[in-house]
Order: sequence, then C-alpha cells, then structure tokens
Amino acid sequence: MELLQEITNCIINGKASDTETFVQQALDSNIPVKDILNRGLIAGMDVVGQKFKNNEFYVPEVLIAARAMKAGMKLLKPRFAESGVEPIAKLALGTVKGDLHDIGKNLVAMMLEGAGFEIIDLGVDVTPEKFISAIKENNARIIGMSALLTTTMLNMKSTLEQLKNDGLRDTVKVIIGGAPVTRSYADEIGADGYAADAATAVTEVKRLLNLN
Ligand code: B1M
Repeated sequence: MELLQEITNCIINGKASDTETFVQQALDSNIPVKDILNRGLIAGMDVVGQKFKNNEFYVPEVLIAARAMKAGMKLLKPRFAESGVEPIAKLALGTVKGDLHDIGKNLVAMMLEGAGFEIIDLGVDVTPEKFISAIKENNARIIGMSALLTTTMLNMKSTLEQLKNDGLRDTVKVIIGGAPVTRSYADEIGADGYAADAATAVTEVKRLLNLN
C-alpha cells in the first residue's frame, strides 16, 4: 500500500507507533512534508471527524486517533520551518473562567490541529484578560471558548465585552461551544460561531475564516 495511505489508516485506527514508523519512512523516502501532513495525517483526521459526526466513532476513538496524530506531528514539526508549511491560522482556545472541564476542549484542539491550525491552548479557568493577551502575543485570528457549566457560560459574554473594550472585536473571530451552549446563546451574546461537537468546530472555524 502507498505510504501516505498507510499513514491515513494508522490515524483512523489510532496506531501511534505505526504512524511514527510510516511517517519516518515517508521522510526517509523524501516525500514532501506538506504531502505527509495533508495527504497522510490530516486525511486520516478528516475521516475520524466524519465518523465522529456520524456516531460511528466515540470520544475514546477520537482521543486515540489524536494521540497517533500527535506522534506523527512530532516528527514533522521540526521540518515545517525548512519546508515552508505554514499553519492555516492561529487559534487561541480555552475553557472559560471558573470552569475546569477540559475533555471537550482538548478534543476540539486536537481536531483543529489535525486540520492544520496552530492551537494556542490556554487551558482551563481562562480569564477574559488571558484571552486578550494571548491574541495580542500570538496574533491569533480567532478565539475559541468552551464552557460546561451553566454558571460559567456567562463568562463567554464577559470575554466578548472585554474584546470590544480593547478594540479587538472587529479583527478577531469568536467561536464558542460546550454542552450547555447553543447556537441561540451564541447569537444572543454576539459570538460569530458555534459548534455542537469537535468535528463541526473545524467546519465552523473554516467558515468563519472564509477557508471553506
Ligand atoms: Co462536571 N459537570 N462538574 N466534572 N462533568 C457536568 C458538566 C454536569 C452536566 C454533570 C451533571 O450534573 N449532570 C454538571 C453541570 C451542570 C450544569 O451546569 N448545568 C457538572 C458539575 C455540576 C460539576 C461540578 C460543579 C461538580 C461539583 O464539584 N459539585 C464541578 C465543577 C468544577 C469546575 O469546573 N469549576 C465539576 C467537576 C468535574 C470533574 C473535574 C470531576 C470532571 C472534569 C474533568 C475534566 O474535564 N478534566 C467532570 C466531568 C467529567 C463532567 C461530565 C461527567 C462529563 C463532561 C465531559 O467531559 N464530556 C459532565 C456530565 C456530562 O456531560 N455527561 C459534567 C465529554 C466531552 C467530550 O463533551 O465537554 O460536552 P463536552 O465537549 C463536546 C461538545 O460540547 C463540544 O465538542 C466536544 C466534543 O464533541 N465542545 C465544543 C466543547 N467545547 C467546545 C468548544 C467549541 C466547540 C465545541 O468551540 C470553541
């Protein structure tokens, strides 16, 4: 089987150590880093995203696939600079202030990373100020906020207000998500985008940045 197809299959089947082996073989065979990334690793994560959306895969399968993706990326990352592969865009992601739930947020991070975005993961309990500094320091084009508690989802609104106060609202897109969050809540607080799950988050971020 073609090496890139092997890599894709390893991601879908969550085989981290085989992914490393095939990625190394692909590098040794001088396959361009861009192809290994796009036609091998990302192609695999695309399938995982689809399966997750169709309820053929559940959280554990996605986490295992993401671990395989990370193993492959580790070998590619040092080569990115020399081969001119740029991340599609930078996205600052965090669970909002007061909220310590991060399983969903981490899934979103992994799927976006799998789709070629650079994720600045701010972790949990992220204050509006921390989101703002992350945007400024990293020149992020978009922020993603996650919340799992009905009490903390209110802090999404505070972050949006802070963005406005700092004059950043027109230059930075905002996507929100998490179990209690809905599209109508996103509209109510003036967020640009909303996604119900990690796979949809990728489509939604691309839509917001006109990358579809
Ligand atoms: Co908590 N907890 N928890 N908890 N916890 C819930 C959320 C709760 C619904 C349980 C319940 O009562 N039935 C409830 C919230 C009630 C409410 O507000 N309506 C609750 C509570 C009350 C609490 C505490 C207050 C409990 C206490 O101490 N009395 C406390 C709060 C701590 C805090 O945050 N300050 C607490 C603590 C915890 C643990 C630490 C024990 C643990 C978190 C561990 C961790 O995350 N590292 C935990 C867990 C695991 C849960 C449940 C069981 C599972 C959450 C989860 O990980 N789901 C949860 C009950 C439930 O949901 N069944 C519950 C799996 C995950 C993949 O889904 O996060 O929804 P989810 O993410 C999805 C989508 O929502 C979406 O994509 C993901 C993948 O498809 N998504 C985004 C998420 N973020 C997105 C961002 C996007 C786009 C999409 O764009 C940026």
